[in-house]
Amino acid sequence: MKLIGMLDSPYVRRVAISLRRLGIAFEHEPLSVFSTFERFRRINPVVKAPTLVCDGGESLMDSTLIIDYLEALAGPGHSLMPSALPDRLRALRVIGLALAAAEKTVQIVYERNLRPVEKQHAPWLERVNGQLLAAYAELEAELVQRPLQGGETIGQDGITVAVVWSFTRMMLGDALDTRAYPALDAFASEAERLAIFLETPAR
Ligand SMILES: N[C@@H](CCC(=O)N[C@@H](CS)C(=O)NCC(=O)O)C(=O)O
Repeated sequence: MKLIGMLDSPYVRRVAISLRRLGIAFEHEPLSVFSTFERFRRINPVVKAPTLVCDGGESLMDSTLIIDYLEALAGPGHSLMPSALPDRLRALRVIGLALAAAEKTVQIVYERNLRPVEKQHAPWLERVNGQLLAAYAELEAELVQRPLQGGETIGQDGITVAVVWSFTRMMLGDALDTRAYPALDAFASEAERLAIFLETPAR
């Protein structure tokens, strides 16, 4: 199977790290949805990263749906999600918050980089920035209340939180005051030192 997309996308990176964590072999083709749009389009006419081209030739989109397929492929006993209901509920909440933070970061980046300056809409940017900070405040509170599983047995919640935090820091830099989110920052720094993260650098 082949994973298409660049690792500077948090969605592509969470799939690549999940593949490694699940021990599933894959090829990686780091195509950009912007600079290699035409090549990407020939593989997936919708041009969404990540795209997973399965061994039978079918292509899948959306990181969460791709990970769902990979978990089924890995088989029973290999899930990166907890099975006990309260733990699963918590993992789903944490992942949802992290994916919202990823989406808000992407919206800010697209607004800044793809729109001419005179067409950028300050109230929209302000709204999205507020949503981003709200997602991180909620995540910080979650981690303070109960730490996430890290280390070699890191789950999907930990993978997604660490990848998204690193992505926002990489893309928005100083706009994010990391001192306001010490638990998140410490968790992500530790995760970034794991082999599966080091083998899957965002750039
Ligand atoms: N919900 C999707 C979001 C994927 C996404 O928006 N990827 C971006 C790259 S970071 C993309 O494909 N952008 C090109 C576009 O939407 O046209 C997922 O989880 O995979």
